[in-house]
Amino acid sequence: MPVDILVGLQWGDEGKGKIVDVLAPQYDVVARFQGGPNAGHTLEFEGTKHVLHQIPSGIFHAHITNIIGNGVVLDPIVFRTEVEKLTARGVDATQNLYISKKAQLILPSHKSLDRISEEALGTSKIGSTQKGIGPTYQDKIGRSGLRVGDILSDDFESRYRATVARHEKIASFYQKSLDIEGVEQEFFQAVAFMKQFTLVDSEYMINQALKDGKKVLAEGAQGSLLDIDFGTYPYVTSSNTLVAGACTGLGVAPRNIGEVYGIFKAYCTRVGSGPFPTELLDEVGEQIRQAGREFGSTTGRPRRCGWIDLPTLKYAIMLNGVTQLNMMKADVLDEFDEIKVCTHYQLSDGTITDQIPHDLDKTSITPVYVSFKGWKEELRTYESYNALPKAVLEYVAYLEEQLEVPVTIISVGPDRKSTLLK
Ligand code: 2SA
Ligand code: MG
Repeated sequence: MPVDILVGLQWGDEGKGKIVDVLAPQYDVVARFQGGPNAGHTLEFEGTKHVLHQIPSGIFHAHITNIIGNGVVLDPIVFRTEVEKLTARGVDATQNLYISKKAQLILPSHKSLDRISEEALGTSKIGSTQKGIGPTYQDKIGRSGLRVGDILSDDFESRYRATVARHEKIASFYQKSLDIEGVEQEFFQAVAFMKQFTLVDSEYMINQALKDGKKVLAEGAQGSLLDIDFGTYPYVTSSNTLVAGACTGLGVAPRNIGEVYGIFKAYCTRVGSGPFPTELLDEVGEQIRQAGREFGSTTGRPRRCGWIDLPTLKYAIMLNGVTQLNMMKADVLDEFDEIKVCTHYQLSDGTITDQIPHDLDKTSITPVYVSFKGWKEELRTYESYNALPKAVLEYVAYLEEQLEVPVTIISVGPDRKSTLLK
């Protein structure tokens, strides 16, 4: 059995959590392979909204084994809060959640360093979620990180102290000090709390599951355009958010990749700094933000909004090898008379291209648009894909033709039920 992978094709917040939740019943295992508490995966069912940050979105299904893979950076404090929220809702995560011993630990000092380095960047800050993601991946690549499995060893506290002492030196380089005193006790309590979960060598667990004919879904976080290599660098996150990240972040061989679900919104959003060619700084952008409730689910920040962008979507589809597209939040465009699609970029020298310049952040770009007539209907009331208004199906047919991948799911509302399958 191969591993199916679900990834976001834009700058995150495409609605990945919702699709994992819808697909989950078909799977035996759902695994996270990168990122950490910077993610916010929103699921809505039975009238309640749930936001998951580090725990895989299969957790609401008791039959699913959920795995936090080695590529993840895990914050024990956030983890504990997440588990306790689930418990309060009657979901006992200790039963079906496993954590890789090789996942990296986010320490309070990583969060402090994230804040300090963002502050030092001033107006050129990344706009990080300040969850300690960058500094933790720096320690991983610098070969000095602490891993989840380390909490089981006797020298954990002394290694923790040595790491914090090193972080203190980095902070002093910025003429700052770490602001962690109040949080350290909470951190150690959360580390103790984590010990009730089964810590595993998840690469063995996943490959055994594949051998046994089990169906595994890998759940990407953030989006393809935030990928450390191919995203809009330096305004990116610190992990490989692409399908390739699932190979290293779970220990799955490339030949074992099956379906690749590419999730995108019918328009586009971005949170944090960095280039966004189709951004709308006018009332149309504001209308999208309000209609789409476009505010960060981790930080509450208002998201930047704009039209859909085919050059970046084609790029993400190419890099991920997407086999099926899922279009989310189509209902957000219900009220619009006109819906635009960016097909190309015009560069300052007049060149028209559908490729992404490597220095997009420094390039002035004018998007080239084609226009579609809005459907002006309440899509939430529709219950079947093929019955959707003609204007919606025309919009989708155009995207399929341009992107050369079928759109197999259209989402027309936040609830589980509003997910229409082709
Ligand atoms: P970081 O914290 O180091 O990963 O930030 C680096 C950049 O990556 C962006 N980023 C995100 N963009 C969209 N959604 C994310 N998750 C949350 C959500 C965000 C929130 O689901 O809404 O609540 O604000 C996410 N995580 C990281 C980030 O904005 C930086 O541009
Ligand atoms: Mg999100």
